[in-house]
Amino acid sequence: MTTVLTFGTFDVLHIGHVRILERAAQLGQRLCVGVSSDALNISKKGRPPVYPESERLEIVKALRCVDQVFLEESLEQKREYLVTYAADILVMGDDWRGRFDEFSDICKVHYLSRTNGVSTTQILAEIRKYA
Ligand code: C2G
Repeated sequence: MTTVLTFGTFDVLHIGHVRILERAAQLGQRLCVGVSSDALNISKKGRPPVYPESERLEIVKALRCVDQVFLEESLEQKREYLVTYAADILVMGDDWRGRFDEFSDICKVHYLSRTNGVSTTQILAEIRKYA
């Protein structure tokens, strides 16, 4: 059985998130998703996600293409997560192209193209206009 592992914040879930998860799932038989913690987002972006980690975990887990979720608490623990969750393939969006090639000694590393024209930041700006 081929296990695919991917990571992301998945805040305010949108079509770009769904598409990359569905395409990642098609590369194997099991899709496991590391959802970044609130603390990790605060340290990376200086603000917490709109949806707290407990809800983001629950939302991502509810998708038909997702088999398992876990909390990604540190960017430095990628290798550990890949081993713990027995990943055969690591999938990342191509905004991360080349950044994870170092893990190709333990799994295949695959970058998928992102969906153009949609982002959580853009959605939040749109909502603000109507608020
Ligand atoms: N994505 C996409 N198309 C978009 C927006 C996002 O395909 N229009 C993909 C990203 O490339 C990523 C996934 O959806 O693979 C999740 O995106 P984010 O929630 O923005 O994740 P990010 O903050 O990049 O977290 O350890 C890595 C981090 O956890 C990645």
